[in-house]
Amino acid sequence: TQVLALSGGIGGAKLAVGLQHVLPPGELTVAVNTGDDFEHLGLSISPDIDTLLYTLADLANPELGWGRANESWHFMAEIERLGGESWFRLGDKDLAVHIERTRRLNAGEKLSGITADFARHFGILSRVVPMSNDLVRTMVITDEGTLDFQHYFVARRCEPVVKGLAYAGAADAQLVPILREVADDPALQTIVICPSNPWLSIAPFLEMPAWRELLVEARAPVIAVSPLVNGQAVKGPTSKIMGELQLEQSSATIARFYEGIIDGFVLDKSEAHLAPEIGVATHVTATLMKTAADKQRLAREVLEFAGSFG
Ligand code: FO1
Ligand code: CA
Repeated sequence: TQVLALSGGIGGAKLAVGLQHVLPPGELTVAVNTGDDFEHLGLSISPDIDTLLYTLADLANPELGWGRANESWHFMAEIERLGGESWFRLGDKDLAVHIERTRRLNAGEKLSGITADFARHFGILSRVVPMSNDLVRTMVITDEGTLDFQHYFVARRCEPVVKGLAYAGAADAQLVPILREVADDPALQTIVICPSNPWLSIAPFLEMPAWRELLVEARAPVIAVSPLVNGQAVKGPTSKIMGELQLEQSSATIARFYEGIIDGFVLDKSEAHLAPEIGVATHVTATLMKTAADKQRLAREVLEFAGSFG
């Protein structure tokens, strides 16, 4: 069988690593949000791709959720000494990935090919694929003006009030060909929308007509896992943003956001009472993923739930 997962960074990577563990080697493809990508210090930065690579290779920094474990920061310290921009922190190991990726992009290679090679060099047996090789940029429209994602998220620590979001380039962005192949593979069992922030991490996919069509027309069931527990985001600014966009903070809002796309919805037991108002089949379980066992159990339950669509 084959499983296709759509993921943003940290939250999505947790379920992806669970899926990778419970599936036989080579059966997982993770399509990764690139709306958070930007250029900084002359480098091409793809935070969610790197979070997936490091997490699936078991090299991720467990405290931060981004960057590498056992990292050193000599490069950053010298940038600071030189009066350079140090608000976005690149560790020494992480820096090597950025230099090599930037060199290859500048030589005309595609992000998907570079990412596949990095995955291989990290010993990852799953496929890690950017949602597109074309530039898509998530822009956050705030009370302080329009900010690109990393300036909103890291430099301004999500403090500005969000008034809207825009996904520059999404309307014209194309699918990476391998994703079309995975979607058309008769062995595809399910498409999983990981518990990432719908507005920040999944909307960039859905704003691409090619992705929307792929999801709507897929023969395999599309299952979304809610990122909320008890109406609150486990990590990150989802709750704050939902409030600022005047959205009711519950998984029912998340399910409504995915209406027309999903066939099934997984929500946390703390929100079991919402199941009747979700417009598609639901599976209620513990969605909080702290341990490796949590991630694997949730992954197994998602696959079993997908199996029930026959
Ligand atoms: N997040 C931060 O909050 N501060 C940082 O300095 C930072 C650096 C960084 C470097 C490389 C990378 O791949 C990710 C990094 N992140 C940092 C995380 C990242 O920007 C966000 O968590 C994601 O974009 C959200 O999914
Ligand atoms: Ca469908």
